[in-house]
Amino acid sequence: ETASKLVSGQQAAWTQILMHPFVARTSDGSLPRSTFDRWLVEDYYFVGSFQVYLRELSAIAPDQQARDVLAGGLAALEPELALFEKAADERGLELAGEPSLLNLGYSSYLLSTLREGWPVAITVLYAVEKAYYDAWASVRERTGADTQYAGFIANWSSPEFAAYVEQLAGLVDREDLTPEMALAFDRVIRFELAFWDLVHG
Ligand code: MP5
Repeated sequence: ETASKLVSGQQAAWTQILMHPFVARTSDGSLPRSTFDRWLVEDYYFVGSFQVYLRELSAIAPDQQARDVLAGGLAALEPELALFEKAADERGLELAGEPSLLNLGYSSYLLSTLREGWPVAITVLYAVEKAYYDAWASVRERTGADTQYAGFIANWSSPEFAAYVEQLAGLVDREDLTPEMALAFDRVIRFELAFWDLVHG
């Protein structure tokens, strides 16, 4: 039950993610266009770093079961990156810009956890994906069918993505909870909140 202990240890921060103005305004359609644009460009950089992270995490995975789960995550990134590129094209956005320092910091932090070993690094992956699943599932529950964000909602709240996040929880559950894992989980949640603040502020 390591994964659920990590989440329940962060209940207040988790609620803040789900109640974040970016999430609420994406749900009710009141998000300013420029705010979504900012998120799109920043997150595209993040996902690129995340792809490197997943590849390198796979290289330190302890067994085939773990490698199979991560391969599923890597495969999903191809259509995901295409989704960002199509949306950027439609919105007339340039995706190649310099990311914010916060984004650089978050992306670099992800990669740095690979040196802490598998239990910490898989905890970080679980936290990153769980945060997005819960946020976008909450958007899906509160939004109408005519939303312009349907592709993004489907990307992170589909049954397939839910199953992947459950598989990640299963990999975390194989590990005994350590203070290093709890700290890494806490850091990801703080980065996630700061990321929403950055693009919404
Ligand atoms: C994710 C993301 C989910 N795209 N952006 C942030 C800031 N946090 C988490 O990761 P992925 O690779 O898009 O599933």
